[in-house]
Amino acid sequence: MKIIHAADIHLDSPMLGLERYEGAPVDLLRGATRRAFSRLIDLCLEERASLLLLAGDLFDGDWKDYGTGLFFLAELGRLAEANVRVVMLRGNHDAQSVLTKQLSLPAHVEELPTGAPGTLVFEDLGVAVHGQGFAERAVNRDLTPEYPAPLPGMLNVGLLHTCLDDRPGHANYAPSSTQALIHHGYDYWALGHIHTREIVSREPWIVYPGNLQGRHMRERGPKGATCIEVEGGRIRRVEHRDLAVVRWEKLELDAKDYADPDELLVAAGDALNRLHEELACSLAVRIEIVGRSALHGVFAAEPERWLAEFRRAAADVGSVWLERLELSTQTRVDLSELRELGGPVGQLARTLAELRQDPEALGALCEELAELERRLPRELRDGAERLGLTDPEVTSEELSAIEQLLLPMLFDAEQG
Ligand SMILES: [Mn+2]
Repeated sequence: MKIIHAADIHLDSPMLGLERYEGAPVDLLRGATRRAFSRLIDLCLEERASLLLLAGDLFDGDWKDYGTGLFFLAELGRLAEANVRVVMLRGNHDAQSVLTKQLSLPAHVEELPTGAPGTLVFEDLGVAVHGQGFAERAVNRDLTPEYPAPLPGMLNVGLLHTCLDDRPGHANYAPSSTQALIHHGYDYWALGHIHTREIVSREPWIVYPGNLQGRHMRERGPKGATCIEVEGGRIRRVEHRDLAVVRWEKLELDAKDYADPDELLVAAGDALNRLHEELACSLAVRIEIVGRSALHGVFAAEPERWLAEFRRAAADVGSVWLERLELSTQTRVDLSELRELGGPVGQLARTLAELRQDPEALGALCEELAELERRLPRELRDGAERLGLTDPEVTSEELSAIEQLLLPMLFDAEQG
């Protein structure tokens, strides 16, 4: 017998802010949570699963309209014909008080209560599923002490939306501890809430499947569900299955050995091609270009042009979208060596480095720049395009950029 465990589907997550990105495949990304959910249903059918467990945050929030619910029920309908039962539980995003719209559930789909923990017994499968969903968005107490004792002779599964052991990066809802879960006596804890897949324990099993479909660069890598194989009332195997239709990835390129930007572009295209072939799905990729390189000045002079060039290189691969280009190269000249030199270039290098580390001198420089700032057009003085010339932190960063660009040019000129 097989059980599929998924969580944090965030169906119809609006993925706000995508419009800010040039050329973002907005429809593909917005539709990804639905397509990944369809793949989850496909997986249940392919594996001939008996049970699908959904451990909270199935919905991203209140439905905009009934379309979300109708899609969900239509997909679940495919499981009824194959006699796959579904157990779901509410998390913080789809808590009782958050969802104002609802549709009645078909007979093969059951929801665990939100007032107190409940148990659903599947006699024919020999499985008992225990759990309590969120009534309110912010559940701040540990729900597990009230979870029922395991039923003898059954495979006992605890369905729980929780922030286990204060895991960082997610709201500390329904906090619980690994030790308490281990000692509760269940065979498998099917968790949700943390979007990173993690097998917390194997005896008993405590598993976060991660979310089904990544929605931004912080949700990188493989995303999907967990397949649990049960034999003779015992768990034999627990495996991850990739289901994401778009995958978020980071790619780092070292520009050290490149003097021609077009060659680096070709290398980027090759690397993206390999990644696309290997992962066999649509990709949203962030490229970071690093290293001490002769290209530093080339990129720094026209960052927007190179962003466009790299975007095109990604688009040429097909089904690959460049989410961001991070130009983190450094000048090929070693600045610490320059600072050791005699003569005007060495003197300037030392002065710039000292200035950056001297709060008083920086403050004085900012005061002088304030004069200049007053004469700038309004949009450069405040708003999103603001230069921030009178902010010592910004000025220090600018000085660093000047060191990277100006000193190598002066050094080359001095060398003749
Ligand atoms: Mn959650």
